[in-house]
Amino acid sequence: MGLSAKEISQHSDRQSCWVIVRGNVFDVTEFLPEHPGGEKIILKYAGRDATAAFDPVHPPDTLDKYLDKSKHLGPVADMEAVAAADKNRKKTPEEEAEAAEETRIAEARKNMPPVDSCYNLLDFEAVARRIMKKGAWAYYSSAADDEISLRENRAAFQRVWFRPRILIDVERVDLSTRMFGARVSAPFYVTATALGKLGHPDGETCLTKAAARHQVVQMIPTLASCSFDEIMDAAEGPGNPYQWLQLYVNKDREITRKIIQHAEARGCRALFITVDAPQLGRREKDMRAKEAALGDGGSSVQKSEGLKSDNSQGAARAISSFIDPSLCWDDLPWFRSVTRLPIILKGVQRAEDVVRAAETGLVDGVVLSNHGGRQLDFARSSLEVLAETMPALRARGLDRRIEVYVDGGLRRATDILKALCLGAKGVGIGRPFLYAMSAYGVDGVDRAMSLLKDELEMDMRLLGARTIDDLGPELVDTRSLGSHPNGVPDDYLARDVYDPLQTPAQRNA
Ligand code: 173
Repeated sequence: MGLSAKEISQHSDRQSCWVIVRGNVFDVTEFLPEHPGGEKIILKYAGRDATAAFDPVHPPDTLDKYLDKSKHLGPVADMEAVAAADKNRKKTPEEEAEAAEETRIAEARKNMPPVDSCYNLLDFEAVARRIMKKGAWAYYSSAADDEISLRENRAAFQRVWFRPRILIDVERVDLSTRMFGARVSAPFYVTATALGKLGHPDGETCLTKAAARHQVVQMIPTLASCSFDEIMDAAEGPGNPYQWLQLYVNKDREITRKIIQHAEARGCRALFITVDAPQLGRREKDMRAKEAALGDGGSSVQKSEGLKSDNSQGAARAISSFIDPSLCWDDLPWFRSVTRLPIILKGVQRAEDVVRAAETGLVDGVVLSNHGGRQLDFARSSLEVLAETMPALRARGLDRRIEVYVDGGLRRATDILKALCLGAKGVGIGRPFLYAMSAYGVDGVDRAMSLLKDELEMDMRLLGARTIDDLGPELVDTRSLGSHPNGVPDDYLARDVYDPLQTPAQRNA
């Protein structure tokens, strides 16, 4: 049996709002004001199928968790009728634009280059940019404010040069290393990034499978599109690689405790607590994309209901309201008390805080990171912070107490090697793998990892390093790293709006 398309379509406004998700009907009328992403986006799908919009931005257990069982109304009787009605419905201008966008993407995908014509990580970005939905591209690629830190993350690597050793026997080169005691095949890992299904229908499991093929670690994000268990299940198999968990700390510590203990029970190897995001940064590209998707006037229903447009958020901010901004140093003993996993602070941005973390004796590692430039604009690059951190740790004899990782802006093996020379145990790579996944799925990520490994092997040879342990500060020239005069990224917004100064005009000229 189930509910008919006709009946569902009658619940299409604020007074009674039903939506279909994966063939089931949900009454979200009372939930509307509580929706973290605002009510407007739900009302857009009132009385119809919301699956395509819902899936990428909600983990599969969301409705079970947050919507009372009495509001789960049961299956749809005739999905064909739902689809037919949707096809015949008069489209709003925004929906027309969406349909045109789908056509554009289908066309772009038809003409996409084969995966093996990507020769480096930036190639995947160039392809992804053309074939991704505008909103998804905006979410992945955006960064905070003027995106100065985003571009500085790349620029900083260009201020460090190599001092290669010569005449070293480099016939055999070994890229493998250890991270928190576990052997991995290369010194990079897939760092946590939210909302994988915006890029690919299989979401984060594409990253999981490629990481497994390559024996590298994947850090699972709190805000994945796939559930934690789906990701862990995708990792199972021969030569099971390692997973870590990235944690956004919930205001409700009981929820956080359950997440941590579940991850530990399922075999996750480390807990990365994000410490650079008490509030999410302003990513204006993301905000503008959401504004475009929702339209400026809204539908006639929305107008008659007097709904305020809710364009202030962007995809990420909308779903981040659970994050606890009161998280502080005093909370660390609690984390230590609920898990035996190594605890790592992710998003540390100054040497003093690394030293402080090490001195607590509660923390096993740090990730120097400015969150891919997505949080505080003008936060320094992780490479620059690394260069001030390692000497500070060594001076206090703390460098063996904690492992130091970096992320942000790494695109080439030379970037990875520069970070390792300066003392990083490993590096996180986020966006490039997302772009490879969005364009080519598992095979794209697989290829991206192979390319990085090829580059690493060659660069280590050319640098005169046989093993990761051979890398050290003597192999790099960092004299320019801390000075930015030739490399402050351009301020695009200001440049576009700047009105040049005028000199006095001649009278009667
Ligand atoms: O960078 C991000 O977008 C991010 O970390 C995040 C945080 C909360 C919700 C979604 C994404």
